[in-house]
Order: sequence, then C-alpha cells, then structure tokens
Amino acid sequence: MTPPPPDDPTLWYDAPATDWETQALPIGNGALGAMVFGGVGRERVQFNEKSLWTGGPGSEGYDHGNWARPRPGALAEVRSRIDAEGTMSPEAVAALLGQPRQGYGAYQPFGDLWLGLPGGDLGLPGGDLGLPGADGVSGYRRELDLGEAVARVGYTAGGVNHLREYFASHPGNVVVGRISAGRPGRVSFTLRLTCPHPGARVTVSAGRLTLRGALADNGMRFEAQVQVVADGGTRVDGAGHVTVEGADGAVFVLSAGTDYADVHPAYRGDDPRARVTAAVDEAASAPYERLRAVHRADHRELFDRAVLTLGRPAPAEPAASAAPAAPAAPAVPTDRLRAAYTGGASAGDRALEALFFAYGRYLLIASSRRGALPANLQGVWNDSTSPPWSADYHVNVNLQMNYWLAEQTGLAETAEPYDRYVVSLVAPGRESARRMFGARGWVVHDETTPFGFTGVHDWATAFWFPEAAAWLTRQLYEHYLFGGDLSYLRETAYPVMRGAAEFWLDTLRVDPRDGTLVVSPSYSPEHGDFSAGAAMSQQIVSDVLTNTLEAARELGDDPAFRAELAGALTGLDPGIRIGSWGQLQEWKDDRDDPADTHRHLSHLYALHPGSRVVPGTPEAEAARVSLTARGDGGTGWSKAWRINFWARLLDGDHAHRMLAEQLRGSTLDNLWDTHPPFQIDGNFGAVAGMAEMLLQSAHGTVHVLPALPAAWPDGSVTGLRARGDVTVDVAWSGGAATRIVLRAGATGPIRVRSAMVTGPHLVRDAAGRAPGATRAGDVLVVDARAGESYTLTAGAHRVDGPSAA
Ligand code: FUC
Repeated sequence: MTPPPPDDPTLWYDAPATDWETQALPIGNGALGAMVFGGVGRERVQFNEKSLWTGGPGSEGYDHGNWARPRPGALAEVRSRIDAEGTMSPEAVAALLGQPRQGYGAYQPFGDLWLGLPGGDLGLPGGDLGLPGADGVSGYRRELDLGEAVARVGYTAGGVNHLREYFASHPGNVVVGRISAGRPGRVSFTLRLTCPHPGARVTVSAGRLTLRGALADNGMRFEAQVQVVADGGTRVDGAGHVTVEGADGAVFVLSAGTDYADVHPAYRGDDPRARVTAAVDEAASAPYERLRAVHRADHRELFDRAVLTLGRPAPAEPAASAAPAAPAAPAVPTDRLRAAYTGGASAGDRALEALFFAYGRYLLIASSRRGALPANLQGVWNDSTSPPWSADYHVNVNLQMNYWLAEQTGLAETAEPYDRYVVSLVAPGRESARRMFGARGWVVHDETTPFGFTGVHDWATAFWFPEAAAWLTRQLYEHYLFGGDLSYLRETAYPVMRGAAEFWLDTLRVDPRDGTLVVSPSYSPEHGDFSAGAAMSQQIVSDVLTNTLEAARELGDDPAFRAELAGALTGLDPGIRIGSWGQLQEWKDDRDDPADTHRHLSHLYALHPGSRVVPGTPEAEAARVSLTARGDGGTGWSKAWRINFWARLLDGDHAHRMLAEQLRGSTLDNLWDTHPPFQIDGNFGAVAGMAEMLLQSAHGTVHVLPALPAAWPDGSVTGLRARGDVTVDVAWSGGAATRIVLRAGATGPIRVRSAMVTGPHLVRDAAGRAPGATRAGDVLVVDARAGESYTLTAGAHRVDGPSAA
C-alpha cells in the first residue's frame, strides 16, 4: 500500500478490528461518522448521522421535561426543609421535584455498509469479519492517518496488493471509499447496506443503494444513499446489494440525513431525500482524486494549525514561524505502543502522548463541524440503539469538556455547532425557567437532547442541575476572550449569557444563616446531599454574573441591568471556602471527608475551567489539598479534568502523572477514552489539559510552559492560542524555553510570562527589529501590532537592549 507521508501522526494496526468500541477506527465530518473495521474477507463500515434520534416531539408524552402537573409550593418546600435541616437526600428532592423521563430518546445508529470480498463470506452480516493470514494474506496494515483524515486498509492476497481508503468529507457531506488493487481487473466485491431500524427499506437502482425509513418512536424520517462507481469490469444491481466484478478500481460515496431541524418547538424540517441525493450525485460525478484533494485541504486547514512534538530537542535555529516538524508515525502498532506505555522516559511513551494530542484534535474536527449538532458523549459515533447515557448531551461537565480544547488548540470554528446548540436551548429553556421557577432567563438541567429537553427526570443522582445553562455560556464568553470579536459577543454570546444571568438574578435567595445570596436547592453533581450554596453552584453563578457584567460594560448594555448584576455579586456567596483540614470545601458547611475519592471535583470549578482561584494563593493551596485527597483515580473524563487542575496549579509532574493514568487505565486500543465504556470527553479534556501544561492565559499573562513536566525535557509546540488573540509557538530544551514566537492578532501589549525573560534573551519582530518591550520579573510586556510576529530567543551571546530592561 502507499505509505502515508512520513511525518503524519498515524494510528496503525497489523490486524483487522473485530470490536466496534475498542478497535475500529473513526472517520467523520461532523454530521456523518463512520467506523472502519478493515476486514479482509469482509469489510464493515458502520455509519451514523448526528441528528438521528428517538424522543422529542412525536414521542409519547414529550414535553421538554417540564413538569407535567403544576407543583405550586414544591420548590419552596424543598428550600424550607433545607433551611430547617441543612440537607435533604437526593431521593427526597427527586420525589418532590422530579418526574419520570418521558420521550427523552437516544442517539441512534444509522446503518452498516458491508463489503463482501473475494475469499470472504458474502452472506449476511454478523459472521466472521475475515482475519489476515488466512488464504495467503500478507503485509496487512490498517491505519488512520490523522493529517490526511483518511483510514486505509492494505494487504497482499494471491500476489496482488489490495488497498482501500475511506474518508468523510465536510465540503461534500459524504463518506467516500475507494477499493483498489495493484493489478488491472482485480477489484471484485458485493456491497450491502443494512439498517438496525425496523421497517427501513433498501432499494437498488443503477448502482445506487437507497435506505429509507422512519423511526417508530417519533416518526423521524431518514434516508441514506450509496452510489457505487466502478472503473471497468461489470456492475450489477441485486436485491439489496450491488456487485462489481473484475474492475480496475471502484469508489462508493455515501450520504445520509434526517428531517430533524434545530428549531423549537417542532424540531422538524425538510425531508432529507433531496439533500442526500444532491450530495451523492455531486460526489459520484467527481473524480476520486479531486474529492480527496478537496477533503484534504479542508481538513489540513484546521488540523495543521497546532503540532506537538515531544522528546526531540528543539532545532537550534529554525525560521521564525516555519512549519514545524510533525511527530513521525511511530514504528510500533498503536495497540502495542499503548500496551507498552508506562508514563516513563521512553521515546515510545512520548510518541504515544504526542499522538494522543493530535488524535484529540482530529476527533474534534471529525465530530464537530459547522451546520451539524455538537459532539455528543460519543462524538458522532454510535453502534447501539440504546447507547450508554443515550449518547446525549450531558451538561454537568461532559459537553463543556468536549469543547475546552477548541480555542486553546486553534480549532475555534469547531465550536460553531456548540454555540448554535446552546442558542437553540434558549427557547425551550425560557419555557422551563418560567414554568418551573417563575423566573426570567433560561435554564437546562443535568442532561439534554437535540429536542431541547430543558426540564427534569427523576433519577435522583443526576436530575437537578439548573446551573448547567450558566456553565454552558462560559465557552461562548471564552470564544470572545480568545478571538476578541466584538460583534460575536454582541450578537451571539451576550444574549445567551444575559438570559442565563437573569435566571439566577430571579432564583438566588437569601441564606437565613448569614444573609448571603445562595442557590437553593443546590447539589454538587452526583455527590452527597442537597443543601444551600454548594461550592460549585456558587462558583458557577458568580462566574456567569461576573462575565455578563464584564460583557455588559463592554457592550454598553443598560445601566439598570448592570446595577442589578453588580448588586447580586455584592451579596453573593462566592463559594470559595477553606475548611478544617485545609481543603477547598465542596459544600457551604465543612462536611468534606478526607477519605472520599469521588470522581467529580465540582468544587474546583473556580480553579478550572473558571479562573477565580489563582495559583500561589491560599485558595489554590486548598484546591491542591482537595485534589490530593481525591487521589489519582477516577473515570476517563475525571482523569482528564485532573490534568487541567494540576496544570492550573502549575504542577506539571502531577499533571503528567494524570495523563499517564489516563493513557494506562482509561484509553482503548483505538485510543478512544473509556469512562468505561467509550466516552469521548476524556479524549478532548486530556488534550485541553496538555495544552494547559504548555500555555495558559487565564490570569492576565501569556504564560509559556507553566506546567512542563520533567518527563518532557525537550519538545516543541506550535499554534496554541492565548486569550487576547495571540498564537504561540514554543520550542524548549532541557526543560527551558529556547524560543517563543508570538503572533499577534490584535494591537496592544502582550504580557508574556516565561523564565526565559529573566535571563539573557532577544526579542525581534519578523523584520528583525526590536519592538518596544519592558520587563518586570518573569513578565515581558511586548508592544504588539496586529498581524506582526515576535520571536523571543534565549541566549547569553546576544543580550538585548529593550528586553533586558
Ligand atoms: C456525568 C458523570 C458520569 C458520566 C455521565 C455521562 O453524569 O458523572 O460519570 O460521565 O456524565
């Protein structure tokens, strides 16, 4: 097979996948996802389309989770019991405020493509996928080339080389496969299309398979089409399949869609047929090489923006912003690389870590692109009609975590679906706020769906979390802080933030114990009892009110509203308290148990993703005490969050230890995160954490290598983003930065923090001129101009005037 470009990060294996969750390889374009198995006698390509969901309108009893019967006095009763008794069990609260889940639904698999290949089982799915070694197969390789976003399967059988390639094109909205052989006339296969949903029908005409049906649960219509195009040979339509014999090569293109629309209250739009037909027609009439070139350019534009290399000393004198050397494809199959991983000092360990970083960014590009729903608990990939947690949008940490890496690693555009989704929750969320709380603004609880489920169910452990709306708006505000786009703040972020803040202005209440404003009932996610003023509730509300006030000032919104926000902030309990054993308290009362190792670390919200807890302060020390007590265990996403926490505490070694825990204990052979089971938030959260280890900008400076672990003495990273519209490349050696490049998107001072500037160093713009710069301690303030780049180099031989000030 054609080897990949030598420098592209690549996952590869020497055997086909037999298991969907742990071995198959994901491709996707945001709306469409597919899992490639790479069988020899038979290939399976399982596929999804993001909007295919049961539940919502049309599903029995659906009303957005709003209370089916009015509950006058129920909230007041919970509040007064909490006032009187201090706490209330989740079960007791759920009995008063919850209700059985109705019409919630779940994300659905769409179908499977099966390629029956010579020597394989051409019958119905479910049998042997075909293992290499049988029938004289040699040189088997299955890979996912992250730079090209192409999955490949190659082997030699009967003296002929066979190669299949698959990719999911965002510009074309199609999944494309090419089947080729090293000799003319040696491509033969039968392609079938199957669907797990009862009543769906497959018809075949002119080499095109059409799958059409409607979900029994909610009537959602769906359609997929696959066109087979053969080069030479014969192509014959059969009952439910297309057969190609003796071709020189063949291509298939698949597209799929539903009649879902993200519009409240019907959530239905046009029949998908016209869209699917147009996408397949267009791709099927284009030459394969062109489809691939367009896909490649589209993917590379995002993917190439950030590259992490670990374990190679930084090159001595690279050009200012020259394209970096990407990590080379490791010589060991990825499953063996992972199995051998210890988190120690080996080159293989560094290669796996760099690959994991590249993979997280790849997965976000593949599962979150403009025009589709955001990445759910499984991104876009799901093979089950009843997936874990419905593969939904959990908003008590998981959906938020999916997008932490977007701004930091140069993928801001991938957050467009998230923004659009959050905006779409406002209409149903206003209704829930009004009907359940009698409040302005909007609300959503613990988890939600594409149909605006903003109310509640009654699973006591996780049903009540009205703080979710406020937390969701943080990413929108961050998008503004990173990119500085004022019209985005005005038109997209601020209205949503204002609504989330208004909800709390109407819902906070005075704590009779001390007169502060608190959230009640309040629940630290999935942990302990309900009480008033749990740390996370207070920290989130403080965050949303503070951010909204800042934004309101920036935009000059009405003074009366600003005064309301400022007043609430004055009375608000900020939820940051140091307890009896030096810990950051999880609840307003000092009830934390030092032996508790619960996976949630909700009370550290103000450390990350919030920024109220600043390293070096007593509160940060208390956060460290809490974090240490909770230990290094936890599920996949929980470990990922801990990487971020330790990085924010500027403890690179502990952050790295958590990354190692994640790779050792919570990562599958295909490098998917496992909760268990597979849950993609851990992939995304870990990459955000790695980025936080290398660059932070939450506290007013662009802090370079804030938490570099001893395990990463040498390396380089390009394309990390800092708040204030700065793009940063760093090369380091022996644990110290040797070169920092700042690319300024805006004119104004950039405050760079790095130990480098305390020693001899040079600062130059791209033309070799010294910019205005002043230094105080380890912070250098560079007078930057938009569009200009500034290179800082360490070195005794060139002490420089302005920067040595
Ligand atoms: C949160 C977590 C669970 C799980 C679920 C999808 O509720 O507490 O561990 O990740 O989301």
